[in-house]
Amino acid sequence: MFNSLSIAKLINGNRRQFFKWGLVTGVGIAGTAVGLKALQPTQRKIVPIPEIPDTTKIESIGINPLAFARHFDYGKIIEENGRKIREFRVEARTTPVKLNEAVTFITWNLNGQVPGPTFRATEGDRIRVIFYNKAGGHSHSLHFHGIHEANMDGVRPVRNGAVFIYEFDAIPFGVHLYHCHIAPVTRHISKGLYGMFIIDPKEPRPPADEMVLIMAGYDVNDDYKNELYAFNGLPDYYMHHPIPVWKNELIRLYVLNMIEFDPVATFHVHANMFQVYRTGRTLNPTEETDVITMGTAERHILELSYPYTGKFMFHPHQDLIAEEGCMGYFDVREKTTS
Ligand SMILES: [Cu+2]
Repeated sequence: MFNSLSIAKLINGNRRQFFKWGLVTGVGIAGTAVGLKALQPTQRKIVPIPEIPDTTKIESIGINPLAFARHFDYGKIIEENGRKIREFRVEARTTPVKLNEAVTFITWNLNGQVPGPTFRATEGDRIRVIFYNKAGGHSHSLHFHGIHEANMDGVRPVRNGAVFIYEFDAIPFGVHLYHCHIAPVTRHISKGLYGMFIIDPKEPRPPADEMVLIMAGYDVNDDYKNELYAFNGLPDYYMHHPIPVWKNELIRLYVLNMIEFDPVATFHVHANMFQVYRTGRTLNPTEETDVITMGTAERHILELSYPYTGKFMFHPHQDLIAEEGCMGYFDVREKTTS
């Protein structure tokens, strides 16, 4: 990663580019390096969760999927000219990831991890994302879903070695996503440049065991079809490492379908039903089901709790997708008081 000073150097080194994009006056770049006052990030109510046996980072993919599911990046809140800004700093990188014993795949990613960090903010926050393309070759960008100005839409290429600063208000509340928008977009997304962007409503949702599940595919032989699929980066990881949850605890899933090449995937849980908050855009559920259909980039909040202990599967009901890696278990345990 890089610090404020290195960012200032980078920005100075790219001033012509920034002037060209009209950013120098727009976002007060000098302020990012000087006179910043660190404030506490947003705190949400954390509910106790079962102990997770091993959260050691898997170096090649930059995350441990068990830790990733419940990790939210609130950025750093800085105060600049009397205004609070929630700032995130990310680098595009190129990294080989071992998807299974036989397949190593070159990913394009953020901060060396697939999926990218789950950015989280509260509705109305001013967001700044400092994006540094260190991927070593291709141009990339970050296109956020949500509502923002045209010049912050992330469709213009950020060439290798360049920095771009995206700045916008976090609206509206809901479950959103970000991804690279350089053509061919299918390729840039399926290579790993995507992640979730959660905007909490100003009045927070009730406390729950919250976790992110992002479905994605890997076209490992460039035939515009996926050969492998995964929840949160690694095929079949949650089959071998079930996600521990408590019985009778409210579980809030933030589910995103980021599968390219297949037009649709469903999300299904075994032996239970869930409440649907479509796109996370409602405060009350609108539907109850056990299988929900999602086109690419669709995402929802799904809430459920398990009345029985044991291991329960979750997967898309396109069973080919499930059987090629997009499948996992919740390990529902009796709640302990420790
Ligand atoms: Cu890209």
